[in-house]
Amino acid sequence: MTDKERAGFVAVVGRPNAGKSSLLNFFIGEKIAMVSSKANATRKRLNMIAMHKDCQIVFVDTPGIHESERLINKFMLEEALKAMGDCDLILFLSPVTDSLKNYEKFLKLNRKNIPHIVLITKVDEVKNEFLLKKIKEFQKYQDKFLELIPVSVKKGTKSSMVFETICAYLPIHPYYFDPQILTTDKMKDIYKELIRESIFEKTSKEIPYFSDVVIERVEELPDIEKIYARIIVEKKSQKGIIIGKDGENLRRIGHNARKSIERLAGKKIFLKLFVVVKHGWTKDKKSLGELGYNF
Ligand SMILES: Nc1nc2c(ncn2[C@@H]2O[C@H](COP(=O)(O)OP(=O)(O)OP(=O)(O)O)[C@@H](O)[C@H]2O)c(=O)[nH]1
Ligand SMILES: [Mg+2]
Repeated sequence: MTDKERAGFVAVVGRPNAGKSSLLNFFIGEKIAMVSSKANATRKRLNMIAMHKDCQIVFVDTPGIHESERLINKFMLEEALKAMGDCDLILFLSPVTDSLKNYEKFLKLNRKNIPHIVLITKVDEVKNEFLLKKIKEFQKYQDKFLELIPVSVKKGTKSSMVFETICAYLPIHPYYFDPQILTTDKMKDIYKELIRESIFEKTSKEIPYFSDVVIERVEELPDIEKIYARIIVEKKSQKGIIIGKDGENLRRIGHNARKSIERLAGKKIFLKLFVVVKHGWTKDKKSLGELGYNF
């Protein structure tokens, strides 16, 4: 370690759909985290690593802060709170058109008073005057946050500028991980997320929220990788919708997921999907644990 080396964990939090996963994919330059126009997409913490000069930023993507009675949602909220309680710095994401209500809620949830930076997201959606008004509103809390930075994935915010600011607040510490890697999560877990993303995109209503994915087997051959995955749903009727007439919908889900996985893996992928019903999995602790949602 050089005496200048910095490293730290940075939890990225905010309400569902705030743009957390999109911003992190943009920051690290790879599509690793699933993104959706539908809220409550991310279910688990995911480490995404960026290097900036002598500084390693271990971003932790989190599920949106959202309260609900369903057990899976309780798990998701706990994931966000755990990440917040166990990091060096928090990035709180606030979409530019949001009121400050969610931020005020976050201040209460940040019980350990971990230092935080506010990122105002999706600033491409408004005119400059609106953004300036929002920045002014936040001044009320200027003694609470370290910095306030407007960002936009669509407009292409300068990542290096944001990294520079983040690194200034990270401790002098040896790197936690190999500086070459982008995530500490297994490829299998990333594949699962990319298949879930495809389900979010290709189905509607309750289906995305009652489905999950288990990667059964991955076979790495010299010129192709074969992935066998199971889609879990809660009811027989949902299985029918996922599969669609003559299997058309399942084919679309598979095609879309395969494209994203191929882009990431940089090789040809064969993807085989099966659909099974597991009654009440979103409400049952044991079933959630089997799907990797342990709490
Ligand atoms: N206009 C605009 N839309 C954005 C921007 N960043 C993200 N989005 C959109 O916002 C939606 C939500 O993005 P996500 O990255 O999945 O949001 P999230 O905060 O991770 O959501 P959860 O995982 O559900 O908590 C998607 O439709 C994105 O395309 C941006 O800079 N500008
Ligand atoms: Mg997300």
